[in-house]
Amino acid sequence: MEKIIVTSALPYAYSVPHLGNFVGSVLPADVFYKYLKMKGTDAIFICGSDQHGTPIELAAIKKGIEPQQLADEMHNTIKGLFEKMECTFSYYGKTHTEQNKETVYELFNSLKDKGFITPTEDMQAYCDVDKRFLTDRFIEGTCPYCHSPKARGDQCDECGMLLTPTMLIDPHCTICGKKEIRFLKVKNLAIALDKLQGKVSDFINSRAQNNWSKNAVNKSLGLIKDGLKPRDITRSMKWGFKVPVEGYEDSVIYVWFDAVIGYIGITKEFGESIADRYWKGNDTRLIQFMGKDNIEFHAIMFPAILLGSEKGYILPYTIKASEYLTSRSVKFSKSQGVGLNIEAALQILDADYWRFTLMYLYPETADTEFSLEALKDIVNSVMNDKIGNLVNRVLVIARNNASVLGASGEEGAIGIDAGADDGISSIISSYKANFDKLNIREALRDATALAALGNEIMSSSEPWALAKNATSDVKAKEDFVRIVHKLLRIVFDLGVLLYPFTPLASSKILGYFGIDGAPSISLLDLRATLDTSKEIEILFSKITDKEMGKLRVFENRP
Ligand code: B3M
Ligand code: ZN
Repeated sequence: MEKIIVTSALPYAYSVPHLGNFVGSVLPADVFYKYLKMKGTDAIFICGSDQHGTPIELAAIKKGIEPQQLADEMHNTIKGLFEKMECTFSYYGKTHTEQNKETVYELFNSLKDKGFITPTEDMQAYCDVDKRFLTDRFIEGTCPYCHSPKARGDQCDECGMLLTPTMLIDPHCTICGKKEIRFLKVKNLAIALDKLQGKVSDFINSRAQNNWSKNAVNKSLGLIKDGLKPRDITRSMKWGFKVPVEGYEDSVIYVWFDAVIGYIGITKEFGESIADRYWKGNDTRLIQFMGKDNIEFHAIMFPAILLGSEKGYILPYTIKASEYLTSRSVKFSKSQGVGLNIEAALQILDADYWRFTLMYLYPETADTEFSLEALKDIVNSVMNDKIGNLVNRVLVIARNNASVLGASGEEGAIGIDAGADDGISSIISSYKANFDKLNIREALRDATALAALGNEIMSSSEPWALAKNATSDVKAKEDFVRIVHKLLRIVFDLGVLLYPFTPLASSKILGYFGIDGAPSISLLDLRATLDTSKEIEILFSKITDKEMGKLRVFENRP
């Protein structure tokens, strides 16, 4: 049987992800994985903390603790928050583990044996006070392009230009703040992407039709067209895996190299035999979710490592990269003070509200603007008015007319057949087709369309009016039974279709029908039985003024 590995880009164990990060990779990956589980696919969902890199080393130095401690603490915090967001990873691991280190060395050494690792030399900043090299964020200065005084060694956040430390005007060390900086010649090791270009290009051309997002196809083909160049995979810093080559003892492996291999390392942390079964099987599809800024590492770097090392690990099958969720009005990023990250978000609204709204706005094909007004509108008019109210009204009408509807037994069970309505089945087919093509936002639109169909039936056939005449008028009774059965079917099917998006609401709905735990998609084809004795709870509520007030704290005020 076909197997699937779903991965989400590994969040840095450095700060709590904001809503834009969450909707870029972890959330759609989780939604898609839940869909696969409903289908009964043999799938695992792998994610975890990206624990290396300069931001973590720098933050640890500033806190006076070891990078490992900081990275492990943040790992636990972030993992807990994702669980509160109802994400169901098969395993949420880390990159700084023995299993990952072994895998990194295995692939690195094989690349080296096959001649794909080449030495390079460049000039690097060295702080005479701290007696260390200053890479990326360890050095700041004035941007040569826009003259912002806060440009970093790798990039200027003000104008977005990529920089190298030698380009900074009047640079200083971000550890000690001093300017006692010299530029020294440094030896690094690079992966010879130029030599691997042919293989990587064949890989992209043969796989890009497997539902890759357009941005992933365009970006990777563009990079191939420009010609791949060797890329440094070592850094002169302390935190990370030591470079296993003589003469490079003071360097570590570049964070991105061990982060992409981390998908394999984390699966090994989950279980060696599981890793073998999924990563070495030629019947496994690897489906990778990420934000568009991560395309190059997944479409070029990771395949290059796997193709060059020839260790038998499978290559990505689908690369699904999102565009950005932007916000002019709401602060996401922590760097500008307190932002609306997933921790703050969960203190105001439960997981279902965020999961639904964010997937409704999922920047699947274009950058999408998030605002508090959009959030309020989706929660109030889609979740509450369209879906929640429909479910509630249908359940109340069924309970109040249980005997007319043919309820039997002590619990007042009403049986409802499946597949009776063309409108319902065409929406369900579209939902499945969209999910199978990874058009996830459209699949949510289909679920919403099913609720809209229910609302239309409700207002055009007025079942409450029919109910009044049902005891005296045979025709009214027949109509009433037929319509409410159809509405109940819609409610039940909604419980199934909503599961990947709003698992809490889904389990409430399916609970009325006596179904516990994660649903199977085959429920859509089976007879369902409503238990009318269960107390009916509110599904979703509108955003209150108080909640809006709490959210307004995150607004950007000029
Ligand atoms: N940690 C960057 C990011 O979160 C990086 C992803 C690694 S995926 C292997 O955007
Ligand atoms: Zn310094």
